[in-house]
Amino acid sequence: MNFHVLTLFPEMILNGMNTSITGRAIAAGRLSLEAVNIRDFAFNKHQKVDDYPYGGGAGMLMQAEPVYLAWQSVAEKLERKPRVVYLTPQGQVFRQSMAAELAGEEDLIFLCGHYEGIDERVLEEIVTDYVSIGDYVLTGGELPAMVLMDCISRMVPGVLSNQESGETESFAGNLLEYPQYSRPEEWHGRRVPDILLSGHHANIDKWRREQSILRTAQRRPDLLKKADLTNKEWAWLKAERKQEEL
Ligand code: 6GU
Repeated sequence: MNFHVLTLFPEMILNGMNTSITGRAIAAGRLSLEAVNIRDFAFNKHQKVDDYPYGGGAGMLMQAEPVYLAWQSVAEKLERKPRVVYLTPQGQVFRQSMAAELAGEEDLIFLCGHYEGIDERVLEEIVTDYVSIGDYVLTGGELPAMVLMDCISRMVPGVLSNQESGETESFAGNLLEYPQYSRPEEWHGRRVPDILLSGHHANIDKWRREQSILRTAQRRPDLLKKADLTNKEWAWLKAERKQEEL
């Protein structure tokens, strides 16, 4: 997977991504990352990349030409036109299924906006995907781009050391993860559930599945509707909830 980020703040992208698991994957060559500074493509005296919006209004806009030239430098080097993801609160809200789909691409270009946005005309020419990370407003697209790259990276084979950890985690099958415990067996008077110390793996798997279902029902009832529970599990949950009411 090769990430290409068009940004006014390349050091923010490089500092963030070269840390922790993504940093290790980049060092190992399982991922590559380039941050292209849009300002390097502003061919005017003061390397200006923004201007006032036609029709008036608050703030400044990023101009079309430097963004276009930055994109073109990547497309020409690759001799193809990878998908271009523009990070914007006006986009589709990012979810795990989008990460899985994007992880199948060889190259991805992320376009990070600043100020009040980018001249619409260059977006029409180069952007293939408009993506938001939620219903709140940020100062720029860099953090959202890093959120997407982090999430996509961990679906790229070899990025996580323990490949199975991707399977059982939160959102696999639209269920949240079960609670986990490590040493000591008792901490602040709280004991690790006996079943986890029993060594009975079938019972442990069953308990964990039940905990996932309960936790999802309590914390994310919206997800539970999409979870693939068996009829037996739905019945079990209903009985469990009835007991809680008593
Ligand atoms: Cl993708 N960009 C900005 N600037 N703000 C956001 C966002 C993106 N997603 C949520 N808020």
